[in-house]
Amino acid sequence: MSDQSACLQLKLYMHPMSFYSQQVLFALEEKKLSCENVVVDLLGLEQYEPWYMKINLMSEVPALQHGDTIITDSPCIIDYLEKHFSGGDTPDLFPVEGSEAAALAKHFREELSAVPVERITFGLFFNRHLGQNPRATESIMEDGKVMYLARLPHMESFMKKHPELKEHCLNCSSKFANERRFPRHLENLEPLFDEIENQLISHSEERATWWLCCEHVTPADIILCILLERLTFVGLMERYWGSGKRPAIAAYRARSQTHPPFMAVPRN
Ligand SMILES: N[C@@H](CCC(=O)N[C@@H](CS)C(=O)NCC(=O)O)C(=O)O
Repeated sequence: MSDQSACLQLKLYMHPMSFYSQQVLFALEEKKLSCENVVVDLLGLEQYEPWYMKINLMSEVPALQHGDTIITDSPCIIDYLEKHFSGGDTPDLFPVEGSEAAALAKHFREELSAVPVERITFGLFFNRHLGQNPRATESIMEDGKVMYLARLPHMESFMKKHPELKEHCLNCSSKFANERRFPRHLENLEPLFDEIENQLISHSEERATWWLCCEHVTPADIILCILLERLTFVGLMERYWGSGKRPAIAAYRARSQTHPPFMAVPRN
């Protein structure tokens, strides 16, 4: 049961340009939940300040505070919101358990969650020639590169203090480090987008108003809409759905841009 008074206790530590924060912001909008947003200045490396590390030792946004409970990791936050705030005027994001739509949403959520978006983003910042017409200005890309490089020493000292989290940190610091591998991340997206295109095409006439898996936005759509936004930002729109390539994805992207809860999410 949704309890609107409980929403008043929701606080989201986020950054408006963070891919994972944007997903939670979209979920909150979709579920019509109000929440206090606290911006953590990632460019200023505020995520490594002791006050924030008490909230999330991993130094990442988003983190949701609900009363005395803190939830980190965007999929866990979205699951938590669904569990605690559903029903009544609060739309469900998850299709009915056991339905075909539920299986599809689970499948696409898993596939889309595995996309290495941070690597792709920073990879494009460092290899602009691989993109086309990015919405990101040069100065935004430069700021991103500066932040990326500035946080490496923080990560090193963090790994010394928290050896148990070393593996996680090494994953982060290799986001683009291996440039030879970077184009492969872009190639790996092709079959996923083919699958999504086929899924969208398969919607028969009476399903013409469906999102990816059913008539309403699911957690899979949340990632997909924000991913398409991010790819536009870094200049990969043409590669994946431009010039008549994957028209169903192009139509889906256009639809998302008229969907008020999505449009309420800060854009990159
Ligand atoms: N698995 C986490 C990933 C969160 C994440 O990587 N957040 C990025 C911003 S999009 C971050 O806070 N990076 C700060 C840093 O790495 O220093 C989630 O889904 O919430």
